[in-house]
Amino acid sequence: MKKALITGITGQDGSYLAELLLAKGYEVHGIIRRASTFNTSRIDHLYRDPHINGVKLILHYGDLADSVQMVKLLYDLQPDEIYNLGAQSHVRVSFDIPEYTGDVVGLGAVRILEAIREAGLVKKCRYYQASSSEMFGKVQEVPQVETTPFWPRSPYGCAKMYAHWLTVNYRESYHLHASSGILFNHESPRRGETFVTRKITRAATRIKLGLQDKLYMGNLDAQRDWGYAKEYVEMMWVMLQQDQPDDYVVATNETHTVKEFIQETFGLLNLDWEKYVNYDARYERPAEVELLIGNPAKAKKQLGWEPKVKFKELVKIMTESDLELAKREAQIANLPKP
Ligand code: NDP
Ligand code: GDR
Repeated sequence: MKKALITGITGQDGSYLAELLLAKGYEVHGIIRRASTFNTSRIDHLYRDPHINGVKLILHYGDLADSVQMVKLLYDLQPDEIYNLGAQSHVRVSFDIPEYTGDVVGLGAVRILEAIREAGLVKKCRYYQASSSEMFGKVQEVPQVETTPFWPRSPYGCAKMYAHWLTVNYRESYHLHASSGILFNHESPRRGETFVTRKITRAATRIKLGLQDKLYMGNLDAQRDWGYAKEYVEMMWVMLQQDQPDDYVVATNETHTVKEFIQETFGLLNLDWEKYVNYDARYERPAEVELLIGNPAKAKKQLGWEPKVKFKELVKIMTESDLELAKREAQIANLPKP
């Protein structure tokens, strides 16, 4: 039985990847952070009582800022595959906490890569780095491909670029099977509620049910290549099954503005978006990434990548899911007071 370790298992991608690997028969280990509130809601449905034999999902406390724990874990577990998905992943927030973002997103990757060496796993273990289209940043070439020069526009993008090149460096220096997926934005009903897509579907469905009046937004002109997270995590696994490690762009090759996402969502709910959406400068970034559109030809050719869920279908999946959530919220709000 193969053993995988996932950092960021409680996040959107980590939860879908854990599901996928469990379905493939893996023993899945995940690093979770201690928090004063529960942070495992995305993986609770996968969790089984550890007292029962044959449990395949095992969680460990840890943090990408803690290298000693990382080395200890790798010694103990001897994983076949490591997926480094853990991150302070919010671009806007990275301007507020640049040092922390650099520590976790940039140095966090070094800590794992060094732990792989320290635990003597260079030959046995394969490594996946969650690289990002944010590394392309300022528009220089469209659509963006693996060879498009990077020009990150945020502390998050800079930290991801550092982790990306380290992954390449460990591949070249130590022959580690290390691959980077340069994934463009991917969304789902499990997307964090402060990312733009989920913020929109959550607000529009709440407005529909009278739970909210307004939606405050930043730059509506930014363009993004949005795909479906559940499909994207499959590519992470496929990359680690290749004979040779490499870097791949994973994208849909379609781009849409934030405004189009709003129009599509409110349209599905028969609402006039202009009545509800207001501008708030707080949501602007000091430097913006104006246009992302990825050409995934290499992943298509070598990994068999074919995105099935495109823009309209994605908006529908997220809106329907959030409408159900809003209905439950409305029911609770309407319960008679004791
Ligand atoms: P999320 O923000 O949903 O999840 C991030 C995960 O990282 C959470 O499990 C979080 O734990 C964990 N984490 C945060 N800080 C630390 C830390 N200090 N130590 C250990 N774990 C930590 O991100 P996504 O699932 O959307 O993205 C997964 C990865 O892919 C990230 O690295 C992201 O930067 C990258 N990426 C994402 C894209 C996207 O469109 N979604 C596109 C390209 C790259 P907790 O739950 O406790 O907060
Ligand atoms: P992004 O995603 O920065 O691309 O990073 P996000 O959804 O936060 O923003 C997308 C675009 O929408 C604009 N925008 C707003 N964004 C947010 N969050 N809130 C708003 O109110 C708002 N109004 C307009 C933004 O300016 C931006 O242009 C995501 C993250 O998942 C990263 O971790 C990942 O690496 C990249 O995608 C690829």
